[in-house]
Amino acid sequence: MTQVNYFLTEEQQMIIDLARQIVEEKIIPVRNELDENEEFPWAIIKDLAQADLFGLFIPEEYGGMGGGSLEICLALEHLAHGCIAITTTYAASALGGYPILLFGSEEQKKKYLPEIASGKKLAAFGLTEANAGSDAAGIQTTAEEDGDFWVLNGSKQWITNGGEAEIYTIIAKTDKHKGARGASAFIVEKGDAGFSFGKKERKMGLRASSTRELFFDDCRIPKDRILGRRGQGFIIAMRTLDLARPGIGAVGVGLAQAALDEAARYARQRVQFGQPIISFQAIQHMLADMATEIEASRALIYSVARTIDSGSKNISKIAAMAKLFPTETAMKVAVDAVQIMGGYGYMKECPVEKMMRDAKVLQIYEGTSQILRNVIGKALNSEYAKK
Ligand code: COS
Repeated sequence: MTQVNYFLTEEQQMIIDLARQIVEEKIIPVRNELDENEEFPWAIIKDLAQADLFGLFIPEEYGGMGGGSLEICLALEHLAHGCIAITTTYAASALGGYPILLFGSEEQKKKYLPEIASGKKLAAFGLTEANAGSDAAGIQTTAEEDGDFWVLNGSKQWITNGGEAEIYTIIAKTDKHKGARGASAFIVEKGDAGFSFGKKERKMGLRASSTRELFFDDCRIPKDRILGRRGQGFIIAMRTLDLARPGIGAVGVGLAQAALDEAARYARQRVQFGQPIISFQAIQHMLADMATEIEASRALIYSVARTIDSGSKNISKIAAMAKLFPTETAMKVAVDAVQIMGGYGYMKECPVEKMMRDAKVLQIYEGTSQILRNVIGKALNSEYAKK
């Protein structure tokens, strides 16, 4: 049967093969145990590091592989076949690294990017707070100048890789009354005085990933840890999210494909009323919709990633689309896979049980589906104002 041809290069196909191999050999055998025990996947992080996957998006001059958006989307998609808790840990390190890549000084890039690229140190991104999630400009953590230092006070909530990462890019208010223009971005290191972590959060899904609160209590960091210029923090956060969102779409495609694979295989084996249930049109139509929406998601993500890699600016709308549709698809496909697999699908021993729990967060983190529609709607409004 002919499959859609995405005309990937040999290098891109190698990334897929590498991710698939890690999934088969390392991730699938342990994913349930890690989920059950809420255990951070350090051993697999080391495998990903050894495979040079942490440096995919980082230029070669800083120790990376020099890949772009498509390369990281391919890695995320194929790792997500195995477990999206582990994939999110990997993705969150890139999310923490993007602000340094996009806005870091030469010194900052030379210091931090090789450490992130090697996978020896994980990174994390700190924007969300107790009272500022979708309303990202509403953050209350402050950073004040004091001689040769910045002094941070406040807290960040639900931070992926919190406590495990060594390098944190943090958005804090430097001018309380300037709204979005009053935020700045900083690099904070684990071990900095006044920087501490809350307890590991317990979650519905993504249970192997680490989610913690970050506390800044007169946390003093050297002046040269600011990223970009004072007042640029909100833009840095938005540009970072723009770059990261197609990757979360790709995580959704990987999860959805794995759920479809499970459901289709099961539907061929499960016999009811004297026939495999895949011979019933009700099941075939569900599988047909699942497969079509997954392929549409994949095509959208690869096209958007290639557009980003061609150097296009103002990518907010297409990046939001490349997260919105694939992650909505992932949730729907995961729910339908459980439905097709019936009682077995609801059992802990069945892979789609975890997939359905894990999928939900894709519609929430890095921009909820509602915020993404706002971003797309706002872009359409200004596009049509010019037509
Ligand atoms: N790239 C560059 N600049 C951007 C931008 C982007 N993607 N998005 C907004 N800006 C700029 C705007 O142009 C505006 O600049 P000016 O002050 O010069 O006009 C400024 O930033 C403020 O933008 P806006 O008025 O649109 O900000 P809002 O407070 O209305 O917030 C949303 C915009 C809702 C889109 C933003 O807060 C958001 O993305 N929220 C979700 C955050 C999120 O994903 N959280 C998950 C945390 S990480 S797991």
